[in-house]
Amino acid sequence: MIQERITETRALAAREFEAATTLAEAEAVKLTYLSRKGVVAELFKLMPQVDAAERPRSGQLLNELKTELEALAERRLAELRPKVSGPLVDVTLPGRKPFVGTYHPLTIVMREIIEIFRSMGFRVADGPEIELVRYNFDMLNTPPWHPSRDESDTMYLPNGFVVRTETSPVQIRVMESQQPPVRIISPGRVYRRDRPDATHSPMFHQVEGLYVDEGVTMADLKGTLLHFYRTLFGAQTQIRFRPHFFPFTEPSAEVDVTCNFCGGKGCRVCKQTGWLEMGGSGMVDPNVLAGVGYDTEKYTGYAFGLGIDRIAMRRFGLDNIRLLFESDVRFLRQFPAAC
Ligand code: 2NM
Repeated sequence: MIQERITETRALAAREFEAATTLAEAEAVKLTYLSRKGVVAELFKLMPQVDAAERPRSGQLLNELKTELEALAERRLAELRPKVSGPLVDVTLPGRKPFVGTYHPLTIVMREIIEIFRSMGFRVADGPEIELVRYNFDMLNTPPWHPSRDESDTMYLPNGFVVRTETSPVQIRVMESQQPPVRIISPGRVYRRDRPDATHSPMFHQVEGLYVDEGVTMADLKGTLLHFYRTLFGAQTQIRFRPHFFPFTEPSAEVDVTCNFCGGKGCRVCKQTGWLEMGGSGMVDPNVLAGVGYDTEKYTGYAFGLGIDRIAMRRFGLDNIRLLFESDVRFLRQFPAAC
């Protein structure tokens, strides 16, 4: 009796699951047969009325039916569930922050410097870091006895080459290749045999400037540098020229800028002077102009050089030049992101 009902239920449920064409229909069929008050549960309730002799067998069959229908329900529900293709994505997970690099402090300062001079009509010139002694010293009017040529200061290479000690040889190359007017800056790496310490590195960065034309004077030089330093350090900035000597300029001057820590009043940074030494400058020596084939009766020019590393250290409050060259990402990540 109950065994017939088990057989009927199996067949009926199979047909109904097959007939269900949506998830909701399949779930309804599942409830009909397998819920707490479903068909299978009702059959279990009949068990006490079954003959004691038949009861174990009927119980076994009923348990099998329940297991079968549960499997059938799960299979049909799985078939009807919406299919997702490709990997499953949990859209509620927090996004992954993309890694964005930062600009090196020297890059930041270098770009600012270039932009200021570009706005005044200077073009950027580039040249080799391995230079001929001829370009690095001879063409710059540096006498054979000058101390900057010493092996203790300059890195010499075979066959008349050096690792450049200035970017001035770039300017010699530009002047050789064209007649005035020339208005260029040459930023780049330079090399000296300095003992490394907090403020010295055997490799550092320079920007040198050159303007050659008819009627160029020291007033042009001073006005250009004043505008440059005011744009870089602020409108209150003052500069002063101190007489000096360079082989390639005559007259020559070292350029001081009012200390931007104390505003010129005197402090620890400027050693109570109110001034900070920023670079060298002067009127290009006629020997240099003649050496590249310029008419020294017609043309005059000014030139200047400044250290970028020192400006970057001042700008970002760094007390050790090595920070700029050790590629420590914990330091470098503190600068503005590249995008
Ligand atoms: C400095 C100081 C003064 C300089 C001279 C020249 C050239 F090529 F025209 F002769 N270029 N740069 C110069 C002049 C550089 O650096 C401290």
